Amino acid sequence: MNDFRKDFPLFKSIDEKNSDLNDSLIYFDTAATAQRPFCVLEAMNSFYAQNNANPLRGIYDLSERATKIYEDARSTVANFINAKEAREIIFTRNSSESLNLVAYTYGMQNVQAGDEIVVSIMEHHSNILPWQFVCQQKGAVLKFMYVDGKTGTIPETEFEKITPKTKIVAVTQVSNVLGTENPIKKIASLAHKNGAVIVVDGAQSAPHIKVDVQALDADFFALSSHKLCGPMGIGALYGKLELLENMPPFLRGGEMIEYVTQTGATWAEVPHKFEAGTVSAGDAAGFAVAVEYIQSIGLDNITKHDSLLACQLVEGLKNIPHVSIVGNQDGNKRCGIVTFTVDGVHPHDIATLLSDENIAIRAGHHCAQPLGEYLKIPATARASLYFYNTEEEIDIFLKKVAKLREWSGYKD
Ligand code: 7TS
Repeated sequence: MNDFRKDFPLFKSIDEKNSDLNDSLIYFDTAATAQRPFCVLEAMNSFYAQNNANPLRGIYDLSERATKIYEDARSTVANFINAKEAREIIFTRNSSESLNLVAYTYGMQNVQAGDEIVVSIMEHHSNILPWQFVCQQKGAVLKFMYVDGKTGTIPETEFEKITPKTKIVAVTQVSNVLGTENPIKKIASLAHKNGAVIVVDGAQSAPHIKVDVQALDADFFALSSHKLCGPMGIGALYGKLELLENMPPFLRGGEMIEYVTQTGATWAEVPHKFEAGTVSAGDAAGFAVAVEYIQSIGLDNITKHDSLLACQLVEGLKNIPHVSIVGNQDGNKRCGIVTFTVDGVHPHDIATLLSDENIAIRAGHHCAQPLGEYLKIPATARASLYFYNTEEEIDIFLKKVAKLREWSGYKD
């Protein structure tokens, strides 16, 4: 891979106060949020500097330009995940909001007392709490598919929890802790055979692997812009058109209506039915350019690079005494996410000690507490990699990890 670091202002000496630190920063926390390249910042700036008007409502040229940028962004995202039509993409704030949208609309409309919703134990809280809410409101049952801690995968027998009682299966495509990719196509087929819909959390997959929602036969698919180099504050929900058309609105207000009287309202067509109020058009412009930037690098190249680095990292960590990798021990099966513990050093101390070396990783429960409880590992350290990371960075990282116990006072 080329040196993509140069595309990212944060890694350059722009801000004098932070320049030295940013120049040498090893950023291994892309699973929390990716960095933003120049082109994304320029796209957002250009929207506000040259095309700023409230989209979808003005009849003058500037507003029409703003509308075009916003709607073109929708087409770009649709193309990115191979949605059949652009209107199957709803802009939200992030994956969390996308998942909540489905829960509050499809879930509240279609789940009744005694029904079941099936999730996996490796879900991020954003794909558990909305379903807990629906179950609590409706008297339905939330069932968990458990994982094999050694492989980080869901054993086939767990899929038997999907039955005719199941109304919704909500599962992540890639775990933000284990890095595992779940067999979405297979789970979707089981869900459909049992008359359920499948909601796929794509927050960690869309940045790293080629997603084709039609090939997966996903009914809903959630993603966040900020995890794939776009701005924070915008994400998307894909939904099959027929499902979206039959769902009630999520939020009510401006621009999501067809007609309003004193006593009621009728709704705008999909997707605008789900986009109440002034939309985040500047963010949408940045999101679209981020997608195009990722496409220009090529997802196949990104997947390959992430795997290469993850293998180097996993193999290196295996050679350091007292270090354990959580989940699958093959770097090829981790989508660039490597989670580990060091005997006697709390993950928060790992992150703090590495921060002193100008390395950014995340430590803690990673918003997946039920998984930590199930595996009996409540906290871990996590290095998450992307195309702008390099083999040299992994080498430095491994040398520092090898020192963690010494820095913590152990004499081994
Ligand atoms: N689903 C998964 C699998 C995630 O990893 C995250 C964020 C979300 C949903 C929520 O995304 P958001 O954009 O709505 O916040 N995961 C992480 C993480 O692993 N560290 O920080 C955020």
